[in-house]
Amino acid sequence: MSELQKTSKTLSYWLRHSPEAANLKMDGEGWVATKAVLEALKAEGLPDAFEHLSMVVMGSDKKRFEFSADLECIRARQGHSVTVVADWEPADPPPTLFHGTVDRFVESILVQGLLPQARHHVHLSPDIETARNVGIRRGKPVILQVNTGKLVEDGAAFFLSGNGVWLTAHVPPSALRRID
Ligand code: HQG
Repeated sequence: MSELQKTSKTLSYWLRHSPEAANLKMDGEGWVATKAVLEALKAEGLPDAFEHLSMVVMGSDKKRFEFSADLECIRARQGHSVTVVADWEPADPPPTLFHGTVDRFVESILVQGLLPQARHHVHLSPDIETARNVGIRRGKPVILQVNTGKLVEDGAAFFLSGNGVWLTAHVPPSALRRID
């Protein structure tokens, strides 16, 4: 694993799940002082130059993190399990979204629907390729197609995170179809 990947994984853990693991103070919108993060990286034995952190933020394939406009603060764009105030944009989803998962979860998903599990929301992908990349993290990917039209009609809220991931609270089985 490269230093950049190590830093990225460490940041994911601190900024999504456990700021207290590095003694970081997080505000209600998930922001942490950039300076404090650099100090915490140093304490972990990871590179603590702003340029390194900036490369992790800017260079991340999935845009997992963002700086505030003045670069004083940093946060994860989504994926939190700690409580943060949602300031994701409510948005009208396209008629079809996708969820990438693996075979061993499908039976349960088709009974319970998609649940957020440890996260705040169910994460949905705008296209099959992206969903496949999400599923493949756990094994042979299985793609579920989500019919959003019915859900929106029923009043479900959708949010578009800064990096193109669609978020919603729950997707019932009736809106899901397995595609192979
Ligand atoms: C499954 C990564 C059984 C669900 C990715 C998934 C994504 C159920 C797992 C982002 C279930 C949760 C999110 C049910 C859902 N029964 N299993 N009723 N409902 N599941 O990681 O969508 O690298 O929390 O199918 O690329 O896999 O973190 O969600 O397999 O964008 O930036 O429970 O995380 O991005 O897993 O991934 P996760 P996800 P990052």
